[in-house]
Amino acid sequence: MNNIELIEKINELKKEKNAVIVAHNYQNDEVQEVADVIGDSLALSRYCADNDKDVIVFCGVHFMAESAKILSPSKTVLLPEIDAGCPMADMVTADALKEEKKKHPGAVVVCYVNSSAEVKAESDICCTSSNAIEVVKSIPEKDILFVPDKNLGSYVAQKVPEKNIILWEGYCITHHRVNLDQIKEIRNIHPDALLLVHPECQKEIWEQADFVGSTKQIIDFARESGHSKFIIGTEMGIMYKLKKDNPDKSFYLLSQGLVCPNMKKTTLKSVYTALNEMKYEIKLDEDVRLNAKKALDRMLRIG
Ligand code: CIZ
Ligand code: SF4
Repeated sequence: MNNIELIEKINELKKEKNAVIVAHNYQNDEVQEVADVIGDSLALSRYCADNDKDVIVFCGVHFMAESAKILSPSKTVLLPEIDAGCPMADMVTADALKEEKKKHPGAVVVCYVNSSAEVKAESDICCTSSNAIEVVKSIPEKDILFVPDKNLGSYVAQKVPEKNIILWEGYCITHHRVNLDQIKEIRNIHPDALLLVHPECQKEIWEQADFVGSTKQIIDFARESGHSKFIIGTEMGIMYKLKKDNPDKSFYLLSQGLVCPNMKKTTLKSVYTALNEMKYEIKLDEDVRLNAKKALDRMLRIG
């Protein structure tokens, strides 16, 4: 089947199964084109919890589909590529977190949504890169164990200095490898462009930026800014929406290495197969789900 035939089939199957397709901002362009909703993991989870569809096809990585299932247990949540994982999420396990908690008995555990349902279940509150600062500020206690992203954790620590943030040794392999030479090189080529970067990049990188934010915040900033040229320091999938929203502005990817191989596994073909064969269905242990939901709900109440 060619892409046009695949899109037709996907739309037929969507109606037949009362399904919705949601896609993360880092997905392949062809997947974003066929999606009903595009966004960050927070917006997509909220959408999944609120709509009346029976089936959610989650085009993203495993932890995102899990979050959808945590919030929408009665729906069938499908992840088109079962081995689309997140290496950062795999850098913390529930057992390792339990051990670390013993070393910091009074600390509140803040868990970046890039984590498994089991790790969320061991945490007090979740955060995303959009709301991490607000989440940490909302906690009365001073000691905070922040897992798993040490780069986002350092960024929050700088913005909320009154807290004692204990970091975990985790990071995103895609964002962590951005380096200062790449900034120098691209700024030489585009000296008048603003540098917008994700807080999953290292401290020395976000310290150089004109704006630091999540995918949603970068998209909003570029749309509202009076500037017309931007260097983008996050995964390349975001370029689809940036260019679509702002046809008169120019966007340059900070590094050609800003590609998340797991996000790129999902294709039109896998979306079609997911709907046609109803796979791969996300299933969670009910105790884990309920405990993970407490941490997600506490985050969602913050707004
Ligand atoms: O929260 C998300 O969706 C992630 C992983 C990144 C972002 O900044 O949107
Ligand atoms: Fe995980 Fe990084 Fe890929 Fe996001 S970009 S899914 S944090 S590996």
